Amino acid sequence: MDDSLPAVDPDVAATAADIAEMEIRGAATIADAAAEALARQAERSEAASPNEFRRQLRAAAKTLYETRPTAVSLPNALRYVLRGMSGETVSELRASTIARAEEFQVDLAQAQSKLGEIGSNRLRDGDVVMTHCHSTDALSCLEAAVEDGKEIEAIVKETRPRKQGHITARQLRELGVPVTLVVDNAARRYLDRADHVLVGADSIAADGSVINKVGTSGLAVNARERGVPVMVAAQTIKLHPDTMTGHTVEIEMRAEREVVSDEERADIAGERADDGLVVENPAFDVTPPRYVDAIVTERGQFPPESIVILMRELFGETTGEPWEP
Ligand code: RUB
Repeated sequence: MDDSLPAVDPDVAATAADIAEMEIRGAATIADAAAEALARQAERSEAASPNEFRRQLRAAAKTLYETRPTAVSLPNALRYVLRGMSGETVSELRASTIARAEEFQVDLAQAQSKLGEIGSNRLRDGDVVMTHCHSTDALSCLEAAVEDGKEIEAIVKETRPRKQGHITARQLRELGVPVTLVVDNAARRYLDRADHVLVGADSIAADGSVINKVGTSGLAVNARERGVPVMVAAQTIKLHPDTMTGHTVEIEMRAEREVVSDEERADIAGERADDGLVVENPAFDVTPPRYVDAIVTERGQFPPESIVILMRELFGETTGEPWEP
């Protein structure tokens, strides 16, 4: 990547800001928005040469990539679109990039609904499902089960600090699913009533570890202790190819203001200088494969330990930065 990249289209900059600020959030939604942003960059480009066009698209991809580090759906989406950029002229490059982004978005939506059908087969009439955070892949399974006529109930964890559980609760109520909303600390108590834990994923590592909203790993450990199966709904775009070569997944640390307000911080720090008070806010954690019963993708469901086979099939052995050819 060279240092002198051109400026990006204002729409790309706005999408990047929305992802960073979590106005656009959730791994699949971020991937969809990133593909859309690359299409906008291609559409609006006034590049005078094919080379300039390619540099603009790479700059847009880099801007989007640098927003949030954990959800691999973002670099996977950028890589997919940029690899479809082909042609000898600016107008050919533009058309191929836009077409590839559209194809990506259509495939993403289809994969989610296929995954939902597969995941719903694990749910029986009358089941109670506990959720964490807000995952469109997980909701797709619940929606398919409801469409099949199954009566499903949900216990929805609030999911501190940003309370994405409220989004899950609202969408489940829209589907007519009875919802019990609980604070995170109450989860173990309510596992006694649950038949499944159902979560999404931001990344799946080659060893089957699941990287998802912080709190997922504790929930999975508790679920195992209570004998409640843990199901992870994750499209194959959540598979992290770099982990096949030993790379680890970066866990995003977010601002302390999501945890305590300035006022609360001042109150806790009291009269002492506050550099003795550290507030940490990791957004995600890693659930080891032994606590996961099934990873449900649009290609079928897999025990976590076997997911690497699918990964090799889809990605080969190596991948570079999203903007590398
Ligand atoms: C969202 C989160 C979701 C996954 C999967 O975290 O952890 O479970 O992204 O979501 P954040 P989806 O709110 O910090 O983005 O199934 O919609 O891809």
